[in-house]
Amino acid sequence: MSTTDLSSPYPTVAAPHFDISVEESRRRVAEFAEWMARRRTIRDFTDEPVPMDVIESAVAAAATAPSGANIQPWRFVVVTDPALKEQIRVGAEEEEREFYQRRASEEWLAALAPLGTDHDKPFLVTAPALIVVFEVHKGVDEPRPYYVKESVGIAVGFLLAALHSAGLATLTHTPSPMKFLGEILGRPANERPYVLIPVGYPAPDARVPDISRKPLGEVLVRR
Ligand code: IYR
Repeated sequence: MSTTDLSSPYPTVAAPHFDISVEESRRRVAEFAEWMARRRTIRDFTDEPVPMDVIESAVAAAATAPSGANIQPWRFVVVTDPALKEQIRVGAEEEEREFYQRRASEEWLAALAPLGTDHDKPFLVTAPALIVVFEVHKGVDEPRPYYVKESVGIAVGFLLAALHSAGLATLTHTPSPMKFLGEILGRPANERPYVLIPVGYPAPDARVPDISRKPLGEVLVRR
């Protein structure tokens, strides 16, 4: 049981202990790793709506992420309004046209070729929900945050894992620059777009690139 220590100006509660056996740990983490390996970035969605309570629970999971000084410098804007989605598509395609036609180097375009991406972003209107994640910087009602990119990155990792746990498909989309998102969504100047995540179900004929993850031996170093 957690009892609050009222004698300190900074109260503490007992740390949680989960009492999971080593065998159970092995089973759980292997199951989690296998499930996560089945997540694929999806670019073709159906327009089938996603239950809002499922999205809300996923955002609740994201909002449990650790953050610098526990400032929790994130905002999750869930967009389902078709007119707003259309405006976001127009804004993103404007930036992306510029990216694919001018800004991207030949090297960058070659790296993207296997993904088959281009400036056309129909998923921004087809997907039933878009979650636009903002970094929250110092503002009138907001404290100065620390390690904002790291904190929001961890929260987005939690969010993607939570949505995947619910069987929902996601895409991490980063039209660049993303300033138009704050304008369309009426966010204050101290909120900066971090990533745009379409959420929904894969189209019946959706295909994904035949690519693989690096073997563990390449990414894990033991010392
Ligand atoms: N933001 C562009 C380009 C793009 C860049 C990378 I790196 C990707 O992994 C995928 C796309 C777009 O969304 O098309």
